[in-house]
Amino acid sequence: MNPGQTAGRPGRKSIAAAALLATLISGQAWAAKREFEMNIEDTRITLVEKQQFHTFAFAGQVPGPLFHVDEGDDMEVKVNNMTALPHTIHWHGMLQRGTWKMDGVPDVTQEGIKPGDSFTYKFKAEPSGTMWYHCHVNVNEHVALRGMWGPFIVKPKAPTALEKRVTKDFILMLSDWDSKWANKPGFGGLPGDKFDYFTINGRAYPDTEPLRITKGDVVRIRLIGAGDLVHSIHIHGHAFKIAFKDGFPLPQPITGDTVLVGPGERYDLIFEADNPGRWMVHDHVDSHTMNGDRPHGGLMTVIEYTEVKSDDAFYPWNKRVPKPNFYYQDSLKKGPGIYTNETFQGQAVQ
Ligand SMILES: [Cu+2]
Repeated sequence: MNPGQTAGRPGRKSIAAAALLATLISGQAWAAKREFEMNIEDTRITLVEKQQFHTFAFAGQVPGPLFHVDEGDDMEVKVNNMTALPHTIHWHGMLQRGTWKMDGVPDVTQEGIKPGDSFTYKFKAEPSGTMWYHCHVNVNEHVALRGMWGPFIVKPKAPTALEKRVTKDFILMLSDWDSKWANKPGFGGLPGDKFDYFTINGRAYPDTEPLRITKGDVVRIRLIGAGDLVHSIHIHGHAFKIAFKDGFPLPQPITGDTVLVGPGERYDLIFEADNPGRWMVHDHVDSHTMNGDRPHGGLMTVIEYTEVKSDDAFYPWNKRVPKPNFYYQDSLKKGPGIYTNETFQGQAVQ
């Protein structure tokens, strides 16, 4: 997010949000201070078509704002709980050396942030890589069903040779929903629940968005398992390198076309865009490509090469209205900062 922007729904006065960046001298090294304030708000989002869901959204959006910072930055994030239930934020992947009380686990490192209360998290962004953040109160409901998650990308001080070549960078957060609990906040997420909606960045196909690339690009896809289920992500037409696991570079990247992503895990895939066409990206757990009882939905998207026209009559996206920044690719290009995303803004629930 850039200084001066507001982290919440435009026009909602209760939202006090500001981000500013100060550069401080820390020892002998330069470390930026990243300050941000965000609300947790009762928010209705639309997964696909008419299927809506009541969430407790960070800054009124699902996924939450993108934290894109440099390794070693000093984070200071004030969280205001505007909902009727307690929450915390766990910064998944952050080592919290010397700051264990900032780890965001209720009744272990802090009390849950009560309705109407605030809490400020202060910690150092380390190590680098694809990380994420999520509530840690009643995770079975708040993470699995209420959209309480967002991406946290820490830029390395010493990037690998492979990642230096990347020209297109995309974030895909995978999650699962049981429509039975859509309008019952405070309930759900029980053993035996039947998940019937499956999303990438909170949307199911065909309301996801193509990954637009051009021949010659080096593409990075950051997969984040934010939901309750395991997803077997398959990309057609390309062999990718599994280059990072949970943010850490693999000394010997693994070549493949399918990768299994469990809850909490991150995998960064990197591949050369060398095969112009229109290529499926989907979960190979076949039932996860459904929207309720209707097939050809769920956890699917398409790699579209810009060289290939999208005007075939049979193609659902032949006349699509683009959803800007759907994979945070525009925010990632802007460099370090904290970025809200209008594409993911829901409606306030009063
Ligand atoms: Cu919560």
